[in-house]
Amino acid sequence: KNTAAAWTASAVKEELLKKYPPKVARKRAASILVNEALENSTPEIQANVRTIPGVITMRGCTYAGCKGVIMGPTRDIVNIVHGPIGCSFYAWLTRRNQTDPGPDGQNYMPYAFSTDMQDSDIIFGGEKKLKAAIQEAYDLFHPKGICVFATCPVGLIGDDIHAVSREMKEKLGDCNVFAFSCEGYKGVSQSAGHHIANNQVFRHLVGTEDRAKEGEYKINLLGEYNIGGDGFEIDRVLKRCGITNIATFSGNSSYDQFATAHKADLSCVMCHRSINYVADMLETKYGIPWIKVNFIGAEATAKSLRKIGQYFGDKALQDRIEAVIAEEMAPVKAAQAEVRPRTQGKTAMLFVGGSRAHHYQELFAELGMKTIAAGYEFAHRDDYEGRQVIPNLKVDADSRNIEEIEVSADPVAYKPRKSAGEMQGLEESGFAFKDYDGMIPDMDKGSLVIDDLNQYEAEKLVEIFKPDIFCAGIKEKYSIQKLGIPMKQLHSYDYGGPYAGFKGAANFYREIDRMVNSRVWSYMKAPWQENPELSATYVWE
Ligand code: CFM
Ligand code: HCA
Repeated sequence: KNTAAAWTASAVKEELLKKYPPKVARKRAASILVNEALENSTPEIQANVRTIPGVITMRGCTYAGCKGVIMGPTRDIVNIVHGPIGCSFYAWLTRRNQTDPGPDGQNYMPYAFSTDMQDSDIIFGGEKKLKAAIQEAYDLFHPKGICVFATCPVGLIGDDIHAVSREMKEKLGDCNVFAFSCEGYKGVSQSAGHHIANNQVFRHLVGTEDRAKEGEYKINLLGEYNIGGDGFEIDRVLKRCGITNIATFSGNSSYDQFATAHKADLSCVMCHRSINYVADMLETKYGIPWIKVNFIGAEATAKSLRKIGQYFGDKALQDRIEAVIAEEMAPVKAAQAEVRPRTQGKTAMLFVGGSRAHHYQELFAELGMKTIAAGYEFAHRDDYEGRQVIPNLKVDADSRNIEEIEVSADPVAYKPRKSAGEMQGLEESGFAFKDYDGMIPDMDKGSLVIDDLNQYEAEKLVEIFKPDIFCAGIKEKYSIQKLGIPMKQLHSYDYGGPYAGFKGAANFYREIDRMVNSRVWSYMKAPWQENPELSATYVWE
């Protein structure tokens, strides 16, 4: 079935570009890379640039990255969308971030709060309507916080959502109201929205509360959004190890978690792309160092736990972590042994967001499956090449409209757990703080790495390689399945999950086994296979 042998990666690249007009082909060529990562060098890839007009991209918008991704999973903040109802509806629970309302029961997640802008608001301005919406939400719920999100028309007509928020915050007195200028058009993708959300949540919320959960080993979990219950599984494992999670940014998070995040000893960054700005700001202002972790994959989970243990350097903690790993790993290994004879040697393609296309390669490797092509929708070069390769890569194309906020050390709150000498000792012993490999150095030589894949290229890749599974999002799901290839959504998990941690790994093994070994796909025929007359090409007259 697999015809990949007949193609070299370079030939595939050429084939993908062949169809484009010369200018488009030149632009796309820089985003398509035949992986030649060697021990000490990683090839450069073009990323985080504007999608070429006319191309059907997989990407989303800045508003989606800010409202939907970063702030969406926070349960007790009322998130008001200032804009047309379609934008509100789009970001209403579609991301499958799960919530446990806890003993206080405050959970506004099931609601879609919107100003429902109409033509007349566009003409006469929507500020009055926004004020009324904030007041109404406050009167109904009395939340600790209200966040306001701008959609495209708000930026175009110039409503001052920040002035409205300041005025309402003052008027209400006991409710923190602040706004996000996350108009959809602002950046080149969701990525700009992450940055805007990071800045505002840090500026208006982080560090505003002085008490925090007690615990010997306190961490923040950054870049984990509890999709399909991933965050619940990670919290279960951390708890077993005796590690206290102060704040998750932002899966199943609450106002108080953000407000007390500065009380942690260490930040653990799961999805670097979406939250690295908060990690850096927590370090600058409060002296909290950060490390890169990954809880996707059983081995990666064990490695990340050990890294946390190594940072704290406490023998009792490290022993406990080892005991937990040993116990959790047994059923995972059993699940692996069961499915591997059926999954070994199969191939996968992953085109997802800004971190999962990399992280999920671990899980496929545990199944003995090879990732032959992968790419992000909106990640930056550091996510591809590794942060250590380009440590000072700060300025990105999508940041041109986004203010870098000034953060300086706060001597009162600045209480690093380790002394400068201890930190230096750790680094000298080879402890890698921010260093992590990007997607490219982790992938095999000769594999294809493609940024901002589009509809045409996706179908062409599938046609050439016939992978055993293709992973992407809802927009890709049915076009790929119509080509007779099983398609796994790695955003929403196709209503499954969790896939993180140990239990999640075993779930994933079973799910992928079921998908790549189902006979149903062999009965599928693409329209042109069934009716060759449909494959006739259009001829210009
Ligand atoms: Fe980070 Fe995410 Fe992702 Fe992302 Fe997203 Fe998502 Fe994703 Mo969809 S924060 S970059 S902007 S891991 S929503 S939970 S699945 S594209 S790979
Ligand atoms: C977003 C959210 C999304 C979309 C997923 C998809 C998610 O970017 O607006 O395309 O299937 O994970 O829900 O990435």
